[in-house]
Amino acid sequence: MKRFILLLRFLAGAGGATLAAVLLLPQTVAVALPGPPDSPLGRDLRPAPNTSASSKTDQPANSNSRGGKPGGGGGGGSGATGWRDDFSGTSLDTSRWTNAEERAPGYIPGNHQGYYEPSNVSLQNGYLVIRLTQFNGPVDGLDGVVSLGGLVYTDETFRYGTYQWRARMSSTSASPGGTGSPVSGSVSAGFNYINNSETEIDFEFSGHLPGWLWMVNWHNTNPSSGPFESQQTYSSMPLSDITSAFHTYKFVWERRKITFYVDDVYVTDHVTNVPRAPARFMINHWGTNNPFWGGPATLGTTRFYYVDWASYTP
Ligand SMILES: [Ca+2]
Repeated sequence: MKRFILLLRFLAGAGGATLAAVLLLPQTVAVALPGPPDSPLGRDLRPAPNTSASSKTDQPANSNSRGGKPGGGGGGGSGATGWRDDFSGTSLDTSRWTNAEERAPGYIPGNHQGYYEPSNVSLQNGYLVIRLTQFNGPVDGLDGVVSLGGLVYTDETFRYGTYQWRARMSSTSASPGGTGSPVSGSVSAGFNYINNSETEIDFEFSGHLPGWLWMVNWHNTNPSSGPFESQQTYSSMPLSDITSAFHTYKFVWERRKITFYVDDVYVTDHVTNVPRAPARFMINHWGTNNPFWGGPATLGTTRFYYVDWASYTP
């Protein structure tokens, strides 16, 4: 929430100096793979930490709470059994996943509102496909931008262990192996999350910086408020084909450390703000209209996020 307030201050013309200072202080920049473009500014201006739902019931689809941050705590205990989903069926395995219908992150009063739309989620030829569209529409009664993306999350919660996604991040390609480009206004991610970021660990792609991967963890120690900037640790790395090729994104969550890998190659580890609470396994694709996270909206251009498989190993 703090960064959201900062964004409002920025839009109002106040607090810009503070924002600029924050922007120039990335905590870690792990440069591991080729293709380095500009410096990875902007992480701290995410208007909302990546997302979402604890359960269907504690996040009404049109509640006035900030999108994607329900207050509910974790349901079941920590999952002790590993699993892998190849998304090879004809429809999402609803014994594992919920296909969310609720507000998404990225809300800007009178300017932008995002939603998770279940019909944007499908299984096609062995891939989970999550579409994202953006168009002009009413936001708080004003002419704004509406985004329709998608989110799936496990009903079960999991704790320490190995989390993996083989994915091609958000692009305009209408097939998993087709050609396509990243588009501003898009965020795609594989992550875990519970209870207002009491636990959150993410791999994220943001359309405001094509060719970069973000690795982030949060530990909101008092989920009745926040989360605050001081409760996150993040790294970024250039990955030039992040939106044109599949990569395996893996993190290993331990009691005092989170280690991040791309294609089984070590990238970095984080030892601060390491969360503890069991959390839901999540995959999402959502829209933004924010130059500092996701990027300004692109109207009328459909984007696709493909996930070949996902797995959890205790
Ligand atoms: Ca597959």
